[in-house]
Amino acid sequence: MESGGATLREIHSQPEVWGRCLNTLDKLDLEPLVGDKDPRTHEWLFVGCGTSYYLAQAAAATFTVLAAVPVRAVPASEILLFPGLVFPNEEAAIFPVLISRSGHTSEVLQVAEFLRQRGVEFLAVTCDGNELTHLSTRTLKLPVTEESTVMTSSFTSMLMALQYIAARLAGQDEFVDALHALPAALARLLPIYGPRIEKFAQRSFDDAAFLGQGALYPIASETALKVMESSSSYAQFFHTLEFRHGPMSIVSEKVLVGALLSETGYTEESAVLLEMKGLGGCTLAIANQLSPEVLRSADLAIELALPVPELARLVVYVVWSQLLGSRLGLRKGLDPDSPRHLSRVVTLVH
Ligand code: F1P
Repeated sequence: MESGGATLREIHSQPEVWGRCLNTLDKLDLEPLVGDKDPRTHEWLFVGCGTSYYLAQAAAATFTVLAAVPVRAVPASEILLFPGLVFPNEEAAIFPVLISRSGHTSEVLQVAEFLRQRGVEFLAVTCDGNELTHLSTRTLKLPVTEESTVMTSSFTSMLMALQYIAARLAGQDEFVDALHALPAALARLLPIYGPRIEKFAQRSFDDAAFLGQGALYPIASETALKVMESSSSYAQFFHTLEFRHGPMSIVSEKVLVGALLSETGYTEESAVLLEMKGLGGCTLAIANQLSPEVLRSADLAIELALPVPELARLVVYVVWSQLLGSRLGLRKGLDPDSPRHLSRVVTLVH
């Protein structure tokens, strides 16, 4: 198969995969999964590794806003190494959600065992299933099959599923309707921006920084990870306005500064990106609607134009980094289907 073929195919399959997942979710009975775990009485704790950890953070942001409750996200290793930090109070009613595409990642399975020994029930969210599904009676297995090492459609589908659950629990049916509008919206955007990203990726960068705030911070984090994984390039991520507090000293014409601009913070966030352009950086702007100054100055501008609430747009913001990572990798002569040093699942041998 052509280099990067599987990853690119999976990225482009997302409209169809999302449609299939939403269909599954519409038929799902949430009662046995989470019916007795009201987020107002149980603190939901999202857990994962790598891409699934950023997914955990994005899901937590969604729950906090939609259900108006405090929620946390931690990497699985944090529970294993510092349980006292994550569970300071043994009596607290906590409902963990373990997220793992493979259901086979050692740290996640060890957390499942840790919880089982303490009698803490948890929800498993997965695509492949595997051992994880045998460790909990509460399992959500999505109809997503991914061959690639890097997670693309699995990330967006599992995030969409958790957003769906948040909306249902919060009684926000219009948010569920908004999610249903996304497959068609992405199908419209891919032929417009796919070729532009391919062209943009012909440039070479010494360094890259991706910026986002609020619920877009975990998406900026995943954006950087995708670029690192698929193109073996170094990429960092920051809260957008934090970039002025030191990191901007890296900016030069060989540095890519990519900003995932929110609607809420657009004025302040876009000012950072314009400043970085002024300092000579190469800029990428992604927003639902871009101002004329940003459209004029950005080296690549992606406008989503999605008529849905801001939080429902998260999965569409991430798709461009999936393409960018793969295209940069291909330009460097790498195979994004087999990233250097990575395996599809991290299994630790003791
Ligand atoms: C998580 C993960 C991936 C990463 C890598 C190894 O997997 O860390 O995010 O790309 O290839 O595994 P999972 O627990 O979601 O299966």
